[in-house]
Amino acid sequence: MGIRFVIQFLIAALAFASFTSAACAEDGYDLWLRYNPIEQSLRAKYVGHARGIVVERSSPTIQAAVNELERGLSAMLGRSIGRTALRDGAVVLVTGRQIPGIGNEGYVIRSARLRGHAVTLISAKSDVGALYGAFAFLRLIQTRQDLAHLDIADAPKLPLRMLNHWDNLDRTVERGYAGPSIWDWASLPTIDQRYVDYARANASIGINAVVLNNVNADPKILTPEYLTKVAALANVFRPFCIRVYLTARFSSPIQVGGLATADPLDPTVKAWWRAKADEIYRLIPDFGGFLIKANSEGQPGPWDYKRTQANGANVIADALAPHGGTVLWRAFVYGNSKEDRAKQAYDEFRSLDGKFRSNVIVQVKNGPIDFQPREPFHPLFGQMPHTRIGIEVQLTREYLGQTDGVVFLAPMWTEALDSDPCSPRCGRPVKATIAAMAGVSNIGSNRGWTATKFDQANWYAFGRLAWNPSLSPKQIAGEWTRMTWDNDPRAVKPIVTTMLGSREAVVDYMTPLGLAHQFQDDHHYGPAPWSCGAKEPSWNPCYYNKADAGGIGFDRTATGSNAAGQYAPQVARCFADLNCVAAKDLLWFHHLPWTYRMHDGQTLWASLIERYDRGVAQVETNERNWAELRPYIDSQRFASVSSDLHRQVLEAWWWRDASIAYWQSLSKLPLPPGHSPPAHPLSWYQAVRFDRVPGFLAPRIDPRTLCVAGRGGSSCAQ
Ligand code: GCW
Repeated sequence: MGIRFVIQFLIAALAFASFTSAACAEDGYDLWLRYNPIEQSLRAKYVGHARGIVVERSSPTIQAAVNELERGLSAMLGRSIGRTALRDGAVVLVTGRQIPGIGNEGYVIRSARLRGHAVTLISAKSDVGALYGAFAFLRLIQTRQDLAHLDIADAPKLPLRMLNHWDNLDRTVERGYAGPSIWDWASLPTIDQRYVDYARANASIGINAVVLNNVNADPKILTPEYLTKVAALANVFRPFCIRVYLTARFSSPIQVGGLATADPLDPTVKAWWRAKADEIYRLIPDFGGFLIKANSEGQPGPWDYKRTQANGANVIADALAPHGGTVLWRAFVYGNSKEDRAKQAYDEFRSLDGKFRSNVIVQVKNGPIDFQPREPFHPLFGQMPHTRIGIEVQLTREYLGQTDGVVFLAPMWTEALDSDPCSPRCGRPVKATIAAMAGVSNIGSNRGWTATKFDQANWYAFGRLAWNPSLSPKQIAGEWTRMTWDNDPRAVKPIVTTMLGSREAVVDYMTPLGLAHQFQDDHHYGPAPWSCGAKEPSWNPCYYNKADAGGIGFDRTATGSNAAGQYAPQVARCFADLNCVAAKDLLWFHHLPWTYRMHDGQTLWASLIERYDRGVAQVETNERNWAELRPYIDSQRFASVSSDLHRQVLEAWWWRDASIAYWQSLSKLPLPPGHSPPAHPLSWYQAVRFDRVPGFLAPRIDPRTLCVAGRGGSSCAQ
């Protein structure tokens, strides 16, 4: 036995050991990059197309692609696959090619003959195209596609695909449910392997930008101490072509710079931002720019100096422009007028169209209020034709159960992306009008990255949709399931079905028929439709439901706030017309009597109750279906999802029962036949309080409150 053979054997054994131990661990750390071994029966077929990796030249990005191919192919094929000379079955990475239609970041994967050898060619113009192509090639194998006759060309549809972390410098995460922030500011600039794996995961789905810190920004992030740490992260992300962005507090010239003002038209302020930008680019030559929340929820902004939002954005944009940086300026403003909150962002921004610098993107949430389980699309989409607009969605489930069950958000995001603002004409959906897609991250330092195992799917789906907003939720769920769980159709089909129905189930059991924002307190966990005591009116559920003995819903037609009138005429007409508006948006736009007749002849009351019960029934079905999957899923992840789903069932009952108990106290109508009464009297739900959220399993309930044994499984106060 030659020494070469022994070494090869040892390498293969090591590769095998590393993937078998990963398969046992199954704590979710590997995300969709598990690269679990291919079934023996299929392995030979794939080995023939992955005998080694050929590259023409190297660079840090090409090296990242090669590393990933080596890691993925070796683990999946159960043998060590490394660099090789050109041969049959090689995977060949070539860059610097002018290939029409794939832009700078796209790639082509083709089965080809190269100097007499049958190979798979991954070609691109740029190194990052080759990196994306390498991940796509691995995905083909991970999802068991045929590699014999490949001819794929793909490129991102949106240039900017960014995660927004709402991470504070003390490692708390605003609306974060996945443990402390992954950025360990105390130990940075020391690099943790987790940062590299984070970058790999993002690159694998095409994310090319990350904002590290919270939009409620701590000005300290712009001090030299922190910038050195930021630079260390930027160095890790650079080979993966991920640019680092920061949020900046608008008043930083005062707090960090010691100036007397942050007035955007003041020359000293302009000079300060320029000097700060220059300083940052000396440390981070590919720094992306700033994301800014101004004059919103107590944050400082240009209005403090009687300047416009455009004045505020432009002073910072001018400082970044010489370096190629971008300002993401959020349109999430409200609370500065008495108008319907749904109207306020449009009122402030629409008239500023064309007033922003070309390196400003106005970042608009998917809906006009705030990441509710369902909202109509934001009226600014399509209506600022001379401004670059980005869409902001939320991966972290602030308003969708936070840490419970399964809630796959792609259907919610495609609903917004596919909406047609009919401005300036119909036929151009939101996805065709935007320059960027930003997602509020759901990542933390939990071993499995996100709050639940299924929340990883929302990270994955976000990247895939930012890459191509026309991908269907079904395709995305299918890919993710195959890579994350199993390729066996007996597992894939039920998992995908559960995922696809999961968001609608939440809408049904929390806020059906266009209701919104029915949450307890500022923590946004659990139902409180009766709640009316917050000082900012639009933080109150009662503001949104407007429910009383006569009916329910927010009149946003011309007889009410006329928020419908902010949309283009065709859209506005439909929203305002009871014969045209979809049932899903009904109570968003209309206040109606409980006895109003829906199109199907049912009363509004009966229709509401039916939807609450449909939502509960769906999550009960999801729990049962998951139980059948035990043979296909490793025990650790199986148990964790089982418990998440069980908690979702309890929470769905809680939402359903609390909501119905309250509505019934107003409508005084009997429940339609076949629908059971709430488990407890209304007073019980109103007495539920939390010291910690999410915390359904241990609510605090006033002991004097009446208690009836809970069918939803919730226990009464001791
Ligand atoms: O929905 C609200 C959240 C705030 C958040 C804000 C925003 C970062 O409750 O926690 O602040 O949106 O988007 O700025």
